[in-house]
Amino acid sequence: SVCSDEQTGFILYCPCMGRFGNQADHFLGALAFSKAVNRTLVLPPWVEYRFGEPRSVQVPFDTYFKVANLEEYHNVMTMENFMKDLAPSIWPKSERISFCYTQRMGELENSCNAKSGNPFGPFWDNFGIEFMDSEFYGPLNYDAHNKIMIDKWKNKYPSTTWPVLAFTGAPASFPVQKENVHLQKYLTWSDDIANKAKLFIKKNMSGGAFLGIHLRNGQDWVKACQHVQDSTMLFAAPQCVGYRNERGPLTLSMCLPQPSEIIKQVKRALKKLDNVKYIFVASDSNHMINDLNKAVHHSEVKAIKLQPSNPHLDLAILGQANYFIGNCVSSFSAFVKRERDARGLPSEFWAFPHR
Ligand code: GFB
Repeated sequence: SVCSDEQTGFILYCPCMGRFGNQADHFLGALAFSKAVNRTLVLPPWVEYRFGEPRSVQVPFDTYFKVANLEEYHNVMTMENFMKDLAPSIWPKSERISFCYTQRMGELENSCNAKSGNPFGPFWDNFGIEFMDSEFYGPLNYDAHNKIMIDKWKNKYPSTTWPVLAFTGAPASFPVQKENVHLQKYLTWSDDIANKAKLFIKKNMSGGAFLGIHLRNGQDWVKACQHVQDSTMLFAAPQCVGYRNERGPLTLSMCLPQPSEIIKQVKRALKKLDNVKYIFVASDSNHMINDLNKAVHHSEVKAIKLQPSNPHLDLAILGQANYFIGNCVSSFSAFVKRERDARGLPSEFWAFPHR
């Protein structure tokens, strides 16, 4: 309820790093942190980047996800509602202070410069928010599972004097902390997305099971995978190699499988699965539809993709697949893997485990 919210305080943040998969990882951490410090989490819009546009676009949180299911875990409210209904009284303009670990480069010295650059400026501008001052919270960190740390937050920033903590970036780590992976189960697609996914499946993949695959192979990814040599913990990789790399090593094939490796692994999956009639391909670049159709034509399996491109619908459809093959290093794949794990559905990764 609003009354008890006002007593315990609020957390706001800008999902200012990465695209959807990165933001979703951060969201789970921010949710755990808010619960640990016992503050309502204000659900930020998702930050999206449109080709050729210099400013990010802010998409309301509930466009993609149900708010009600999150409430089963913790107090939350959308940023739109918070700014409309509560900010005028509990977060007056003169008291808007941005939180960051330490000063960030930007126009001002000794400041969070919370609005310097994209997406920082456009995010807060979306709600007409200006900051009067900065607060550096270092050396505190947001490990929600460290009781001593959480007590430090509560003592240093009691909600009576600090009703709102507004963070320059997510109060969370990337990739998502192991302890917070299970929170995915509270993140459920909005009716709009869920219905569109259902309709697509019904229209295009009826009369059999389908294998969902994620091919992350655009130019940015080709470049990113060059770092496999330097870092065994690249991006979402802990989801397969383990958080202490106990199931490593991370290889280039896991990050950027060759087309021949993809075909082989798809064929192997089709052999062990029953009644698969379709391969649903999601990709940021090359869906390999012709290659896949050529490779499986004798088994009467058809490869298809969603058109026009829609990342969230791709994710929702992959979540419904009878089996999923994803990219261990991609946080986009990680979203699907977590959702499927939460529902007990099977998945595997490209080129992993090592054969
Ligand atoms: O989601 P994301 O953080 O995952 O960013 P990674 C990748 C974005 O690429 C997605 C698009 O949010 C989509 O907009 N994309 C990727 C896709 N795969 C698909 C797909 O199958 N279908 C559609 N429609 N779109 C990281 C970035 O990406 O890659 C990092 O977040 C960095 O910031 C790194 O740029 C190189 O973890 O894959």
